[in-house]
Formats: sequence, C-alpha cells, structure tokens
Amino acid sequence: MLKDETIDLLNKVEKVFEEESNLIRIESGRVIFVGDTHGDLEATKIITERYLNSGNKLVFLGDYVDRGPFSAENLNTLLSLKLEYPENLFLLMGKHEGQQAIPFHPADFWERLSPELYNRYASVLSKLPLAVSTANGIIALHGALPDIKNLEDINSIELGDELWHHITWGDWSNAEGDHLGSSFFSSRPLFGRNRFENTMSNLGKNVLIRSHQPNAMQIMYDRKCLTIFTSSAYRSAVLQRTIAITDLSVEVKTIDDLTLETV
Ligand SMILES: [Mn+2]
Repeated sequence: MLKDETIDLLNKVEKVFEEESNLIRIESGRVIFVGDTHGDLEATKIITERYLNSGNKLVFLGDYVDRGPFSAENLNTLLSLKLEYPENLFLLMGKHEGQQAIPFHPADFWERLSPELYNRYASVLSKLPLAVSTANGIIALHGALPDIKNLEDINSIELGDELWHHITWGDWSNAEGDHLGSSFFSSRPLFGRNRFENTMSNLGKNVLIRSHQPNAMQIMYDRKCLTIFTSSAYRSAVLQRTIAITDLSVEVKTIDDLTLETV
C-alpha cells in the first residue's frame, strides 16, 4: 500500500475506533474468536472469507504485526475490513499495538516504519478496544485479567496504566496466588489462579478467551481459561491456527461449550 493510501486508511479507521468503548458488548449471534495473527495474512484471509458475514461477529484478540512475514499486509487488511464491517469485526489491543505506551524490541514491523508512519500507526492503534463481553458468559482480551470489581471498570482503563499492562502483557501460570511478579527476562506480569477466580467472579463471567502466550497450557483453571493462538509464525506454539466459536443463544459454562477449529 502506498504511503498516502496508508495515511488515508489510518485517518478513516481512527474515527471508527474513537466511537468504540474499551469494552465491547456482544448480545446475540455467533462469535468467532481469533488469537494472535502476527503477520499471518493467510490465516486472516481464510477466517474473514469464511466467517465475516451477517450474523457473525469476529473478534481478533490483538497482535497483528511482527514475527510473521506479512505484518503490514495483515494489519492493513484488518483495518480496511474494520472500515467496511464496523459492527461485525472487532480488533482488540494486544501488546504489539501498544507501542505508544511501551515500545519494545525486537519489533520488525515497527522498526521498519518511517517516523511519520510509526507515529500514525502508534496513535491509531492506541485507540483499540481492550475487551469483549458476550451475553452467554464469556470475557475475551489479549493477556490477563486486571484486578477490577465490575465490567464497567474496563472503560476507565487508560493506555499505559497498570490495569492496561495486565490486560495487554499479562501471562497466566497454573499456580495458586494473585500477582506472582514478573518473569525475569521480560516485563510480562505473571498471575495465578486466585487472580483468575476473583476477577471472573467480580465480572460474573464463566470463561476467559485470550491469546498472547503461545506456550501456555491451552486449557487452565477447571476448563474456564482458554488460550488460542492463530498465527503459524511461532513454531513452538502449543497450537497454531486455532479459533474458538460460540453461539450466543447457548450459555457457556466451560470451554467444553465452545467449538474449537483449526484453519
Ligand atoms: Mn503475541
């Protein structure tokens, strides 16, 4: 895409994101959750061609760029589709969309941009929503759950604050405890079962669908926490190209009430 076309796309889609709250509520229909795509344009195309139509809502859980071979194409495809289907496609914020708050390296997509495009992408992507709540018992976000008392608290989270960091950078561990510290090699905050159970109870939700942690156990916490990963860019990922599907007319109590599909 030429630079002028990219700037034009960013200007238009920025207005759509400015209309959205941090928390997206989905009340009916079928929802397809997509994990990190990380430059896997083919995965994005298969999923959007198969599922982006009336009656379905597609929720991408963040991390559209870096690591895989087609970062710019993947991101621009998703932004163009967001303009076309603003009510059927939702793009949540991942760690790789938060460059304005926490720049990190390596980040091959970001590092190749001109300063002008870097600033425009960083500014527009800083406006992405943080979480999706469905009427049948699901909360979905990129990483971990923040310590909040109710769903509405998500709307007052600000880019770069501690709760934002827990959502976009947080890992889960299959251990007891709440905030277990940060891993030694990165600033990824680590959380245990108590954080999961307390926040899920506060939010009145049964199942968390998230991505972010390619080597996490796919199913944790009594089959109520699901990690999906949809990019084939991480060879070490436990599962690749996996999506999760739910019909909002059926209450979801555990992960067994979802349909998992490999694309
Ligand atoms: Mn990721």
